Amino acid sequence: ENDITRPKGYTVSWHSNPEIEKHHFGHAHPMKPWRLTLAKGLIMAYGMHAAMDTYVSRPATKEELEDFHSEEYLDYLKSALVTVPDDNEIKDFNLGNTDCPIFEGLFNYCSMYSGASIDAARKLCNGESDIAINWSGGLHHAKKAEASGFCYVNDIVLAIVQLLRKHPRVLYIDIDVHHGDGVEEAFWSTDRVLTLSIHKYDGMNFFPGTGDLDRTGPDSEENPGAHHAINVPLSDGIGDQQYVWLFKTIVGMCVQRFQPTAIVLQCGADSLAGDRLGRFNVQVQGHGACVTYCKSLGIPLLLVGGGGYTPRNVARAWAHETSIAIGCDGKLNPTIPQHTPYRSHFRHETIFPTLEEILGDPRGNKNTDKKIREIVSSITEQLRFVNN
Ligand code: ZLM
Ligand code: CA
Ligand code: ZN
Repeated sequence: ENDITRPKGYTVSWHSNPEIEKHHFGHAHPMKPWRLTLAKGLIMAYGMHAAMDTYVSRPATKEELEDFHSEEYLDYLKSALVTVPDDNEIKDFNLGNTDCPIFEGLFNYCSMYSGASIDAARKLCNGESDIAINWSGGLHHAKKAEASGFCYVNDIVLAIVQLLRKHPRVLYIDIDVHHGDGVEEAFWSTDRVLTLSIHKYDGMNFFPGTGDLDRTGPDSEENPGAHHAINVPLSDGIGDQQYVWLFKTIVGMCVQRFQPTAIVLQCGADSLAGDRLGRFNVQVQGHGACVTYCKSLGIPLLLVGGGGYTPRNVARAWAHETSIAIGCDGKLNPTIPQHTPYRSHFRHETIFPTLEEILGDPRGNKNTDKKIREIVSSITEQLRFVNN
């Protein structure tokens, strides 16, 4: 029996387009847009779509994409063919390599996931949504004129640019296992966006190789962006207890000092246990607790996806987080219909798949409580320089 109803007193919007899910990065590439089909299958099997305003997103326009990206880069992205690009083009735009291949419909894919994030941001700006969701977005590595780490267009930057039209201060939070370098770089010199990324850091041994604790913004105190980049470098195997404590402590301090009027939360699911590329031991519960905490602040909230390379875990996490957004807080009580075409991906699990513990190779926790406390002290000092 399914008793999901529309949350009272606030509105959640879900922005997606089935076209996005049909794109393929190529054989064996870890980024699989069909994970979105799995997530949508769970969200709809639980009946959660009935509790949200649902929008089929449209592709971002050239003008919208140019709010961040260079015209030359966008022109090349649009014309790029599934052929071997010449050396200059690889050099200029980092396109057409194993991480960022040129595949069929690439520009369509990029403009669609970006259109969804822009639409979501606009709903927050005009007050039609309190929480807006785009699980196909969150591509945090893309630069002004460069693809990077499976990301070609930075939908997060484009969405924040929209939010800045109405909102004086935006807090960006990134729980993907990778450093949110593209978003950090885009807002490096402004005090209107505070960027916070929690990630695995091991110098050049883990992509993208940046995001150490001392990377806090421009060196010059004259630059308004000074102190407005926060980085939380972690080691392998962190679990829910440490992760959620760190998240609440640091985000709590950021909100108190910076007083954001909008929050963007990148929910990269590669920070989950058992991820193909990740190194952490965070469970769906712990990952979701970060969403619960952001929602509890009562500030307009944009939720985007990001990484996530074990598709069934990605789907569980984002379905669970959708349930948190609409106020069921994971306490859904439906039974996944036996006939869902997605069952094979969830193997022996029958009901409540979103709440089950992720079984993966156990990863030893290399994060000591002492190190975690040192990170918090350092960020506490940094935030003394942040005033709204
Ligand atoms: N090689 N195939 C996270 C982006 C992470 C750079 C090392 C490529 C892979 C990876 C691609 C099928 C987000 C690097 C990796 C092998 C240079 C990365 C294609 C396996 C495969 O089997 C693969 C032939 C591929 C790519 C692994 N790439 C793992 N890690 C990172 C990028 C993106 O989650 O943060 C947001 C969506 N790249 O480490 C190399 C240095 C290329
Ligand atoms: Ca991150
Ligand atoms: Zn990632």
